[in-house]
Amino acid sequence: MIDLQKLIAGDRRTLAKAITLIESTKEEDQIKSQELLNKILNGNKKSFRLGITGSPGVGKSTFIENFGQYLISQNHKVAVLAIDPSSPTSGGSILGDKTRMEKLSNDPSAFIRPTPSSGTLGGVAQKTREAILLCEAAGFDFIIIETVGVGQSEFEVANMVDFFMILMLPNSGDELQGIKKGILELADAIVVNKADGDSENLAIKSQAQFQSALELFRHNPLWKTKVSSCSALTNKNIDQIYTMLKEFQETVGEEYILKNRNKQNKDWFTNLVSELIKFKLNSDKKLAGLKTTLEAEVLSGQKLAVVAASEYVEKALKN
Ligand SMILES: Nc1nc2c(ncn2[C@@H]2O[C@H](COP(=O)(O)OP(=O)(O)O)[C@@H](O)[C@H]2O)c(=O)[nH]1
Ligand SMILES: [Mg+2]
Repeated sequence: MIDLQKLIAGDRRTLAKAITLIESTKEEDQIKSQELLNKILNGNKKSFRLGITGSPGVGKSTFIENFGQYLISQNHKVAVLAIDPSSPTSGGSILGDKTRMEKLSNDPSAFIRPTPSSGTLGGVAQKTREAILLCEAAGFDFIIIETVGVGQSEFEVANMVDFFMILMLPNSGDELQGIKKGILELADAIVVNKADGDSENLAIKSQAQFQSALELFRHNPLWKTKVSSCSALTNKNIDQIYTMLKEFQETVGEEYILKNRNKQNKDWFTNLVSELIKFKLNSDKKLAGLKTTLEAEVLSGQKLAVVAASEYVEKALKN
């Protein structure tokens, strides 16, 4: 049982237990988990949800370690939820990352948690959405969702945060290499990291290149994607990143952020419905036989795909 009072009081162990509960695939845990989520329903309207992505080695963990401590100095309570689809069991490289976030993970105002991504319904980041609500219920008001961006995880993260930021390396030449099509359009900010030492000039040049590449995009009518640079290692411009996020909140307004969250919830619902239907169909033993028969008929040319599909769905719905 999760002690709701303790959770709301911000007890980190209770929060960790609650996240373990929602991650459980056991049916009885799922029921308990939904009861718990029902009690906390909408998370915290005053919170801010920041998504961070970028290639391995760009400096995400270093950035979060230092930016997280800066946030705490500004009286925030920081939760970091890390999604790494490349390590399915529990976090893998992100556990190693905890050593890179040593100060932050030892701070009582911070909570760091890798999200296991195997076998969850509704995409790798499905459980992360629910974990956000739990963290907010526990009083964490600044939520950072980190992903290395394997598969669809960047797109999923972009659709569960208030602000989506891409970290980049200072590179000459093919700046946009390695960036998935469509990701740049979703960014609210691009931040060139490692703007220090010999790379400082290169970072400024990259910044200008991104700026011109972004001229064409505007995914949010109220906010033009910002390009900036920083050094996560030396803390240079870390405070300006915070200022930028404040500016975003003031520019778009609270109402926009809440409306956007509602829209994300609607998309989440739609997505879950189709995932759940698919899951139920595939785990129904009676239907499995029918499916195999129809598949064989289509394969041998006895039946048209469209006819077989309608037959299958009709029977499934009557079932
Ligand atoms: N020079 C420099 N090195 C950095 C900076 N940020 C991170 N690094 C280094 O880059 C490497 C990868 O950083 P890490 O935070 O693990 O990257 P992640 O894979 O994106 O999480 C580490 O050796 C860091 O010390 C920075 O701003 N400047
Ligand atoms: Mg990392």
